[in-house]
Amino acid sequence: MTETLFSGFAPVVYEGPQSRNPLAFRWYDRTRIVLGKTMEEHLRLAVAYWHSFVMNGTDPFGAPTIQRPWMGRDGLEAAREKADAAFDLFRVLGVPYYCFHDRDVVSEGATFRESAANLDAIAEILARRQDETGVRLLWGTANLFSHPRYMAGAATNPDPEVFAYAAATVKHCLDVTKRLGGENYVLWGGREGYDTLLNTDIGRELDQMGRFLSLVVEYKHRIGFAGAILIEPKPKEPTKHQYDFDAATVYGFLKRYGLEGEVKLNLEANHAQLAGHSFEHEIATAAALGILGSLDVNRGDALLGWDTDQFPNALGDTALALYYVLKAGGLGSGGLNFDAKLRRQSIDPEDLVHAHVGGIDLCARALLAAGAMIEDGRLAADLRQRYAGWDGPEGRALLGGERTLEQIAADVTARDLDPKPRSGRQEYLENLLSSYT
Ligand code: XUL
Ligand code: CO
Repeated sequence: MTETLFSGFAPVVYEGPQSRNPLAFRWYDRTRIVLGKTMEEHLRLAVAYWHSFVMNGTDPFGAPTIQRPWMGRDGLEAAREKADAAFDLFRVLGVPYYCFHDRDVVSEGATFRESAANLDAIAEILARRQDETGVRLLWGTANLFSHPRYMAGAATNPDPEVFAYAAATVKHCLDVTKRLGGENYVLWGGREGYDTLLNTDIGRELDQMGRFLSLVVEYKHRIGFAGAILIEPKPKEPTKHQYDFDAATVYGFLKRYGLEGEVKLNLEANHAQLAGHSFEHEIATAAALGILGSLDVNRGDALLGWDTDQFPNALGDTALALYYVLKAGGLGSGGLNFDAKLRRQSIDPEDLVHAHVGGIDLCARALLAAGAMIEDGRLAADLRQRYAGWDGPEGRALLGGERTLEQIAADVTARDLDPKPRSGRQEYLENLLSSYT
């Protein structure tokens, strides 16, 4: 590999909590065992190609502030330089995974065929870099939102030719993801929604989206792609309303189209916030519905109403999120992807290293706290206790459908039932939670 922006950085190593070295890990000790698995195996950390190597600091009011040598240049040579820098950053960070959109890794061509050839060509280079470094692909995805052809949606476009173009794009991107050993495939419907209902037929668009997803699932099985297909919920932005609003909404959608056993979710902290939820709410909901897949770990800004995609830094929130992941038995083929970008004024390559070191360390520290919550067992014991009545004979009969409404009414009358309120103990539980972080 040639010189890159990150050649001057030594691999970041674990130095322990007392370290004052800003380019060392204080918590991420990748071989440390937590609940029987190493930190690396639990977290399955991934760098997001788009934020780290494509985003250039533009905002609706300002020109790019972040300049990298490959930016502003199309074609394979620039793509190769970008890939070399990317894999060099992965070396510095020691992360096991990365994630990309087709358009992040190489520019679009003048025709569909040319775009496909571009992706095939860079995929060969990515495969070589993966072999050399041992870094793997957590998930691939297709960008079905940036090009003007998608301004009215991809699968939900009123024009079936756009649907077809998007479907062909996903087919090829899934082929490439499989070729690269990708462990999941993500669909984020950035433009699958509407800006105004006045020009939108919701019923049709949902059916289109259901058909699209069924095509992808059928194809995945035909080619023997072993990874999970993941939908990434987000309520809005760029459109006013997106159909994949949140975990519960996507579950309803999957049920309607018979895909609930086939598709899981990639949940993002900032998207949860935009939907008016907490990250742990989305994780616990997905886990309860059996569709927890993977996480985009980032954070929003409580004072801003958009997707700021900042690196996570809140220990309590992340610990609670990981607690619900551990409670659900982990993420399977999923992992923790840093869907986060540098702030506009953070223009140095070193800023990218600091950002990831902080994010990785936070996840590691949060994992330790979440592991302690599980091991200690007091949160779970309290919860069990609260619902203990449902494990008794009458509770089981009620839930098991063994009682009619008349029988229940007769029993309540006969026993002259008068249930007594019991404390929910919220303050006790919140204090307990604080004791782990
Ligand atoms: C957009 C977002 C995407 C997905 C992948 O808000 O989160 O980057 O993660 O398309
Ligand atoms: Co995301």
